[in-house]
Amino acid sequence: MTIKENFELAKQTYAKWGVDVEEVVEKLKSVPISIHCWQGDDVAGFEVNQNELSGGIDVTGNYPGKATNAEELRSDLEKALSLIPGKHRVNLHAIYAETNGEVVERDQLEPKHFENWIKWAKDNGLGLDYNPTLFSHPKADDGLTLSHPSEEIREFWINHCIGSRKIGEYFGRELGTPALTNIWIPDGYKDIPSDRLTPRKRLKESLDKIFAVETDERYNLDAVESKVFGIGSESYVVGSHEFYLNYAMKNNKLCLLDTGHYHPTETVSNKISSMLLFSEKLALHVSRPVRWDSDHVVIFDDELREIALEIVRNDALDRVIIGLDFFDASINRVAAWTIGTRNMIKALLNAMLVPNEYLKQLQEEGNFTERLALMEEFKTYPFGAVWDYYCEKMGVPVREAWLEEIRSYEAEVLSKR
Ligand code: RNT
Ligand code: ZN
Repeated sequence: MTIKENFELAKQTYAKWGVDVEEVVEKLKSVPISIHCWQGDDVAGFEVNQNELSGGIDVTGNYPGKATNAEELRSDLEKALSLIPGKHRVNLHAIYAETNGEVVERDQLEPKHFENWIKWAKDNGLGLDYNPTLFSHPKADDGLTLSHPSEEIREFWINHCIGSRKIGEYFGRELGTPALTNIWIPDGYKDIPSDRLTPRKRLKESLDKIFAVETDERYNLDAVESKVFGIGSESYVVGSHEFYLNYAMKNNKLCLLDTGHYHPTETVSNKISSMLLFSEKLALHVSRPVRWDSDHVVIFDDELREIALEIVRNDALDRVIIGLDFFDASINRVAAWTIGTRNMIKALLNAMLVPNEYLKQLQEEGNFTERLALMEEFKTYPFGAVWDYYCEKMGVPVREAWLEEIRSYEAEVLSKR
């Protein structure tokens, strides 16, 4: 049987439950995933005076072939994008600026340092998102940035964040789709603090200064990302969930929830509905924590499927900005992007194929037997046939055929670096 024939059969199976598979496939095409560029070079960036990765995050592995300059990174991204169905976005960090061998301090970065990225995004029909980089820098060596006791250090990072929002705004204007500019800081303490309030007060003041500068909402959206702990900030993180939740609510900013930034039994899938009741938009860093915020490649696991279900069943595909955040240097990095992004899209498709309205109704009626029975049965419905058809239709390799492309890219390009 061909992919198309399998698809036709699957279509009939889903039609029995009132699911219009053709409509689902059309809809899926319009959902962008923001692919993080930093999987391609182990969060190193291309600064002239490169600093070691800091900020309490870590990349392990030494798989050969990582990108060592922006051209290589773009070429690797292009390869991955050619294996991922749909039109997507690329998420940059300040450390990916191109300064032509010139040392440009982060607070001095300007849109012109991203000219090549913008041109490339235009040529490839991609949107861009952005992040100031408040780690891997001598001024972050104390593990404190926007909450640092030194006013001079705070000023430096405040200016970097303001400049970053302007760069995001520029991306948005140039590409005709708003950039999400996300602020994540590593600030925290290894050991039990004697004062939790003062650093948070300073962070709040720093953010107020950063956001006092207006950007055009049509082009730039501001997000803040919380965390529960990091390496070296095990006992206290200044920008905790409650801190940013309140900050974002009060100041009309987006909260960005990273799936690796909560206690192990706390799930982002269970937070989405609560967030959506109070905010118009919400951003995600879909990652995979294994015992800690390890940033493993996203797999098609229960939590990923549940996150997608929450977005789809709450009709929030245009309110939740889906970004990825993982970095694995122990496997082929282009494959890592491909696996993680394809899984995210698969999870959305899976969620769209469930008769969500009917299942909601069962719950309202108190029919928990049928709710559970059907939710289990739908797990083995012919979702794979629809996924294969979607890949074929979108002109990307079906099933594991993409691996062959990775193998030849590795032989022809990556292994020669
Ligand atoms: C760190 C945060 C942050 C980074 C990237 C590189 O814990 O998740 O989003 O991973 O900005
Ligand atoms: Zn993150």
